[in-house]
Amino acid sequence: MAADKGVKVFGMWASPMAIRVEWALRLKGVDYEYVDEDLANKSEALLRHSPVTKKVPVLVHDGKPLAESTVIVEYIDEAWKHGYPIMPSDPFDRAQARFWARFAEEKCNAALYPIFMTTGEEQRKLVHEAQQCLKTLETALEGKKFFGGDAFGYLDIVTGWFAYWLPVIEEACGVEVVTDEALPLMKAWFDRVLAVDAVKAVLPPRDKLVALNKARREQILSA
Ligand SMILES: N[C@@H](CCC(=O)N[C@@H](CS)C(=O)NCC(=O)O)C(=O)O
Repeated sequence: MAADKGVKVFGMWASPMAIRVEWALRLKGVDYEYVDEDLANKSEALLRHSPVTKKVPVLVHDGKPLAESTVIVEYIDEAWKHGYPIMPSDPFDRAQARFWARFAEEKCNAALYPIFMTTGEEQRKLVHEAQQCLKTLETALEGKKFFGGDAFGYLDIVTGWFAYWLPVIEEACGVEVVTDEALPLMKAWFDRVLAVDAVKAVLPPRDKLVALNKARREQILSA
């Protein structure tokens, strides 16, 4: 069916996971249709394409749906293998990139999230713990411009949301996590990430993101 041909992305404008898919497609120069979902009222198409998790992002390639952002990014690299290389070419480097991606997803995200839900001394302790976790991740940046070496690659796509979303979360929560003093390599990498054309092209408006995160925090704190 002609309508099933092509590439479609189901995302949500403020989602740091969905943007990974758009970055990967843009790096490859693949044209796609973007569908913005209201996560409080998910479309029939999203539920049909993502029956297991019902989450964004979803990539639909020639009618075939895929969920889970990191899985989708790897798929894009293989499906458009002659374009911009996203995964490292060496098997050991590839495994290392996946290791750190899992560390960032499982450990760093879990350390960052509770900062959003706390205040005062408890929050200060959590900021310190999150900094320790990011410090460990930062070792993978030593001597390099990007996690992928000289070029923005897989691990940069997976962790790149930190560069834009963490300062927004810091503002919404009134804390500082990634500073020049605490995480100098990561802070400098933030600037390099935000200068990548594929990244810049699809960042959501900062004011809108700050307002959303402030509102979510207030809602959580008053619950
Ligand atoms: N591990 C998933 C996480 C996706 C995820 O958490 N998506 C959120 C938006 S950032 C979502 O769709 N939430 C709606 C829901 O949980 O119902 C991935 O990386 O794709």
